[in-house]
Amino acid sequence: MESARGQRVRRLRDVRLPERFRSRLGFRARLHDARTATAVGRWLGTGVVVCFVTGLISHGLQSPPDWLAPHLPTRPVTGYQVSQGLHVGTGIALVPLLLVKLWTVYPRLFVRPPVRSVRHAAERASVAVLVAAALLEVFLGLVNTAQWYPWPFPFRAVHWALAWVLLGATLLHLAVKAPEIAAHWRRSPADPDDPDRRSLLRGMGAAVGVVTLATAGQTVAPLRGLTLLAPRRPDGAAQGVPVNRTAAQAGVADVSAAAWRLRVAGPSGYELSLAALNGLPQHTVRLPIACVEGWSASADWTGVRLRDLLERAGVPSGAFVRVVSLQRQGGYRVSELPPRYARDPLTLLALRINGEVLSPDHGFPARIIAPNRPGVLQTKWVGEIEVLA
Ligand SMILES: Nc1nc2c(c(=O)[nH]1)N[C@H]1C(S)=C(S)[C@@H](COP(=O)(O)O)O[C@H]1N2
Ligand SMILES: [Mo]
Repeated sequence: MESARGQRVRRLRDVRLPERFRSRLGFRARLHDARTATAVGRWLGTGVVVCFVTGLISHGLQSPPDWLAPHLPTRPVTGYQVSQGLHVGTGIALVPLLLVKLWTVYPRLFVRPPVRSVRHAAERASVAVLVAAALLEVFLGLVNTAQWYPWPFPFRAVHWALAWVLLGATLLHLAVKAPEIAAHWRRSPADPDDPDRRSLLRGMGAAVGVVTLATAGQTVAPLRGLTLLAPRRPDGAAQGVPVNRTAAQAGVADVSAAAWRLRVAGPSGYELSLAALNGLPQHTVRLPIACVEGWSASADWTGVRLRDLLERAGVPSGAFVRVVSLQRQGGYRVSELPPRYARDPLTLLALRINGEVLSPDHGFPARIIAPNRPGVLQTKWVGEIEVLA
């Protein structure tokens, strides 16, 4: 007697595939079954969850809503580095996972009849949304890590919106497929694992391993030698840290050290020359620059504590401050620091990197460096510190 579970599994497995997928592909047809789809889907789902959560963290740290900004933590100092490294790493690992999943399920595109009922039509439509959103999301992310913005739309807004579409479509898909997933979660006697499926899963694991190793070196120092797929490797970079926008690109290549002044606003605001700034107590901190695009590198930064500069101007300790670059144009010429960041002893207006005066590309004469902060907010070529509230 076949068990009830076995019958259920057999019923679920009986997808109405066209004949050519059943016979002509021979043994390979088994790799298009629900057990394979579930096994691949578990890995894919895990990757999507990690990517989504780290994406939320990235978004929260880079552009927090007003209610969140005062509560963002400055520790661990490597928080953003780790979470953004995971975000880009899992995003890249999703490429082979998505491809294998699509290959496993694509015969279902050809089920006959194409639409059996309203429910079936809705299910197929939701899968179409899921596939389109997943492919587009991963593709846009990849293009962003390559610093390539070929479209007129803003990358982050679209990536953010699509992430929610993807989440919704994934949850719906999981709900619809719950009985099949439950039936095929583990190997069962009615559905034994076979060597083909094991090979497929091993091959998929190997592909994930290879792409991960080939990119992780952009943030995990010991893997640098393997970094083949990352556009910006930290080794060999000027002063030990890659440069995202050069001084020439930002139009600030010819800052005169003699003429430059730092303006600090506040009840007793003031201006300082570079010489005066160098005369103030200097502190050295080891902190990473972690770019949203996935690369990161740690350095020893030396400079004046931002909180010392703010105290001297009589700025209240609960104030938000805005740092303004000499750069005239571009989205990253200003950044805001919530009070916790502005007052953190590790937050510096840095004048030196790894013992050398900042090169023009790294922000000469002065730049912000703060713990647990996206690279895009580590403003270079600082000219002014404003008080917001
Ligand atoms: N004024 C200004 N500051 C800036 C940028 C910029 O374009 N303009 N780019 C930011 C980005 S995206 C990163 S990742 C870091 C990189 O710093 P680095 O070039 O010294 O490595 O600088 C940040 N500071
Ligand atoms: Mo960046």
